[in-house]
Amino acid sequence: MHMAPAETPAAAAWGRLLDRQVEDLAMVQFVTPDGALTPAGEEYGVDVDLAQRLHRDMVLARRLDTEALALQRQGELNLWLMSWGQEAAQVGSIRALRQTDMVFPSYREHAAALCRGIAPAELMAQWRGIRHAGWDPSVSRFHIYSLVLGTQTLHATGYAMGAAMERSDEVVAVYFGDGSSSQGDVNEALNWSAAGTLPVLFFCQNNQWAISTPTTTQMRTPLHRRATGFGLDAYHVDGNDVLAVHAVTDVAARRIRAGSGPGLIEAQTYRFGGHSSSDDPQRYRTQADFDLWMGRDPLVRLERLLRTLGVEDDWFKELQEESDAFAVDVRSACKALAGSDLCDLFGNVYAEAHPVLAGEREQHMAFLAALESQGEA
Ligand SMILES: Cc1ncc(C[n+]2csc(CCOP(=O)(O)OP(=O)(O)O)c2C)c(N)n1
Repeated sequence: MHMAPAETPAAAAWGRLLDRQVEDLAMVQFVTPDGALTPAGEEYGVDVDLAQRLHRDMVLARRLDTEALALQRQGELNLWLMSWGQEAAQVGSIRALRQTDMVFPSYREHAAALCRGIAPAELMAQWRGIRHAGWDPSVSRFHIYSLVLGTQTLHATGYAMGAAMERSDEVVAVYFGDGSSSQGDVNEALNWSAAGTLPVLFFCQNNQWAISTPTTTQMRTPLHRRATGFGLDAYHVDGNDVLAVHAVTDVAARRIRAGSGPGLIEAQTYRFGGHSSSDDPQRYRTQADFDLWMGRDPLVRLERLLRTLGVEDDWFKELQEESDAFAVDVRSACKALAGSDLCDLFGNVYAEAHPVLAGEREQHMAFLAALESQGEA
């Protein structure tokens, strides 16, 4: 039986919900796509101030995504992986953690990154191809993106071993996708973190697709059920319902902080865009599938709820204006990102100079010089 630490009335209400959920791991939902509260949402209650802050985070994250894709189409970015549709899963989860909790993202957690204070320019530098990564993880407590699927789950597990040795009450959160859950690394991380009672929160955004492979082809047993087999506390949440994601993450993090070992949250969501700016999802997804999920848009549903709860039109208009100004900043910040010298890359690998890399750098310089002299000839 799950026991939520009864620190607040909300946590106590959640403990009751969780006990019920554990019976069948049914998906937790507080707000329906129409913006109505479910019985679980009624019981938990809505903190309107929190809901407004989460909505603002999601609106700005979506705007960044829209602008970045446009910038990619205009040749200002080489590649972009959209988080369009996954804003609730990311915002709801990261906002339930402490700013000091270390986070290991995958590669499309832009909404979560923004919440950690990472600037759009820092986020876009990598995709503009001028830096290996754009930010300092020790400042944001948000690690750099990992493009090798699932490897970050082992990084998080190793990091958590250190946190456990220091007896801190830090939660180490790691994001990964449904497709990545087929990787050996992820399964090793689940097992090892459970075996060591490590403070890891695994957050799977099940966006239904691993590029063109649907989740239904990828696995026979839903991930949250697999996680219980490894010995983790498992949670299943509507990933397009930011309030439910926030509440579930809050409880999972409290339990981990209290020393109960790792937990896994499977958030059901959908990637509205292509896998990346190089992908055309119409080649493998039906319009009906897209339309079904469009009807579950996380921003639309929260806006409906907020309006029902009495949030005025003016508030939404101001948010729209803020979002427009933000978009202008995003575009100019991207264009101001100056290209770097490719030769610098060789110095970004080891803390101290390495003879092999120094040799490769020399070769590269010679190659550039040869190109230049050909151009002059
Ligand atoms: C180890 C490894 N294998 C294969 C790939 C190629 N690849 C990149 S993204 C991707 C699909 C990932 O799907 P999922 O984990 O569900 O995450 P999503 O992109 O949907 O967020 C694949 C196969 C890779 N980057 N790393």
